Amino acid sequence: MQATAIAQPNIALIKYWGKRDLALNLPAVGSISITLDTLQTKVSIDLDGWLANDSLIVNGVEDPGRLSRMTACLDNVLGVKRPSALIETQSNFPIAAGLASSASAFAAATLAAVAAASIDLDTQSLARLAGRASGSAARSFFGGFAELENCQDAIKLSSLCDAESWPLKVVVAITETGPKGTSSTEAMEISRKTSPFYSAWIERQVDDLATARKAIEERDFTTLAAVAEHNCLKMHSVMWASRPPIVFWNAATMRCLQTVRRLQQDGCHVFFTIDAGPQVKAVCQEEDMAAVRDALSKTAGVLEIMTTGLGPAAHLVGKS
Ligand code: 2P0
Repeated sequence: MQATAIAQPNIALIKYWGKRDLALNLPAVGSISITLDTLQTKVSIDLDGWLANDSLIVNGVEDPGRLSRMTACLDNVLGVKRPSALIETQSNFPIAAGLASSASAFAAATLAAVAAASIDLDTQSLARLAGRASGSAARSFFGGFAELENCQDAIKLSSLCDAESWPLKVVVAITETGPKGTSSTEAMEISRKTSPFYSAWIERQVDDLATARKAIEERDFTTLAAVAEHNCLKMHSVMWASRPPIVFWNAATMRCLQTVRRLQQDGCHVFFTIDAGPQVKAVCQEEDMAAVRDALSKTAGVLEIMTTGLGPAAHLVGKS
C-alpha cells in the first residue's frame, strides 16, 4: 500500500486561464504545454492506515496549510472511505512561485495514490483525476508537447510531439523566491467575474491553439514564438484589467522581457512566457541556450537561473 511517483512541471505555451465549472475544476479553454525534465516533484504515498488522519510533509517539513487540497485530491482519486495517507513530497525547485509546482505535485500524487491502492487506470483517466485537483496537472501525464482539449463534459489529453522529436530548451529566470499572494484558482475567478477582456480571451483561444498545434507539427519555431508570446500577454492583459487588478509581474520580469527582445534582435531563436508568478521562462533552441542563459543571468533583479530541456510523462518509481 505504498508507492512513489515522479512528475515534471509543465509550462503552458497556450495558457489555461478561467474555469467553466469550479466544482469539477473544468477549464474554460484548451491549452498546449511543454513538460520539463530536470525540474521535478517526487511524491510518496503510504496508505497503510496507521495514521488517524492524513499527514502531508513537503520538502521534509509537515505542511498543514496545503493538506486540505491534497486530502481532497486523494478523496477524489480513491473515495472518501480510503485509509488515511502519509504523503511526502519533494520538489527540487521553488514551489507556489509560478513554476507549476501544483501541476507536478498533483500529477505525481494521483499516480502514486492509484498505484498504492493497486488500481489500474489508463493515462486519460489519471490525467482527468489529476486535473480535478489542479487543471494544469493533467498535462504532466504527457511528455514533450501536450494538448488539453476542453470537450463538452470532460477534458481530453493528447501528445502533440515527444520531447526527443523537438528538443527545445527552457531557461527559467527566477525574479522572486517567496510564495505568490493570490492563488491561480482565486485569480482566475476574479478574471472571469470582472475582466472586460475575459470573453474575448475565451473566444480567441481556439485560433491560438490551432496556430500553435500546426507550428509544433511543422517544427516552426518562429510561428510558435509569436503565438506563445501573444497568448501569454493576452492572458496577463485579462488579469491586469480585472478588479482588483491581478499583477504577478515585478520590475525584473519586465527587464527579462526586454532581454529576450534584445536576444531576438541579435538573431537568437527564443521567446518568453510567464505564468501566475513573476518568473520568466525563455524557450529557445539548443544552440541559443548559452546566450539566453548568459543574458538573463546578467539582467538586473534575476536571482537565479535554471535550465531544463523537455521531459517525460509522470511515472512510477516504486511500489510496495
Ligand atoms: C497554465 N496556469 O496553463 C496556466 C497559465 C497559470 C497560468 O494552470 O486552479 O494551479 O489548480 O486548476 O493548474 C496554474 O493553475 O490551477 C495554471 P487550478 P493551476 O499553466
